[in-house]
Amino acid sequence: MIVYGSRISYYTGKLEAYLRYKNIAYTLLPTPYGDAQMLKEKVGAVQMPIVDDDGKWMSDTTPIIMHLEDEHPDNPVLPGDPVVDFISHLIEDYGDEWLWRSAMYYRWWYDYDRLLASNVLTDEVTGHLKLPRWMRLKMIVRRQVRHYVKRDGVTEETRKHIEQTYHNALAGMTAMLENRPFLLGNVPSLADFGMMGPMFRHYGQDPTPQEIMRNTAPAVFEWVARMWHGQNQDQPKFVTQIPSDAAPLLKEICETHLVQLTANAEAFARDEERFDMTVQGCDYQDIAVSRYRVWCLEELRHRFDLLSADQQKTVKALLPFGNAEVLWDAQVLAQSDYNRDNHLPFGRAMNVFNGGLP
Ligand SMILES: N[C@@H](CCC(=O)N[C@@H](CS)C(=O)NCC(=O)O)C(=O)O
Repeated sequence: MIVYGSRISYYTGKLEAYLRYKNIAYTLLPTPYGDAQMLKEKVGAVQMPIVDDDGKWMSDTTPIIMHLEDEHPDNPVLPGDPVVDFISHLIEDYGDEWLWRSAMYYRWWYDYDRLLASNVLTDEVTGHLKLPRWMRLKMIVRRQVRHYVKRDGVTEETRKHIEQTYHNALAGMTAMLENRPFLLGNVPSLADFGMMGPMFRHYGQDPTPQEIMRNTAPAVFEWVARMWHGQNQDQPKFVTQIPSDAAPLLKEICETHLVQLTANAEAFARDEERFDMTVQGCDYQDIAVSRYRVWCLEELRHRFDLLSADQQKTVKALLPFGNAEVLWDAQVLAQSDYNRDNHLPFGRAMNVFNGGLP
């Protein structure tokens, strides 16, 4: 299997950690941006990672993982209890979609982080451009700062809160990892792989957030390495109910990610392109509406609908926060029309942000 991506990419790191744990052999190659048209034809969107599994092309890490779980049933990453599985999907979605902003912020805001990432990306993905290296480096910095920082609601006013959300994620994970090697058992679950996106190739590698992780959350720093080691267990054991130590992380998810999913879906339903939201008292303005994230909400609702009445009651008791209602109350319209025929991870995918960029 060939994985096209980058050595410093969020979702590529998530997928690589999964493949290593599942003992699925792969070769990592840089995304061929010079062949963007070919990639668009194969998978619909130029993003990282893209997988070529012997001529079967795939994209979007969540459906890729679900597909590979069917093909490689050993060492499953879904714990098995329907409520625990649902919470795994929720934590994965938070890792995938909420922590993205703060991961991008740390990388492109701070000098050392920006210098490191821009040099790596310049060499990895701009080689096809016939321009001097210094110019390609400048282009990368301008593109990333403009689209992933300035146009994603990062300002002097919001950046304190953006940093706080990273600290809250570290604290929430630490509370769980004090009691188990992985979030929901003695082996990694989908929740761990979802958190690996931000925690590994961004927070765990970029100098500024890595120092914070080392100094304030060594259990998470250790978990990142344990995840990367990808060892299988003779006696894998997942929790059979969500432990109380998950409460701080679940509260944080409801107060942040679900607020954003709600505001995004409302704006999408109004056919708007940008929206404002208030998260934990912090006002964010002029954020790009994401159709992809409307689909994320639909998926979570769909998974909630599949639970029995008792299981739904248990989930509601685990999420006793107002914002959680968006998971089961259809008052907020979530209709992306994405993946209606269930073609993912094959066929046409869609960038998280319009046109591939916010
Ligand atoms: N939903 C996708 C998201 C993939 C994604 O957005 N990847 C980012 C970087 S890690 C990307 O390729 N962005 C487009 C770009 O920066 O050109 C997944 O789960 O794989």
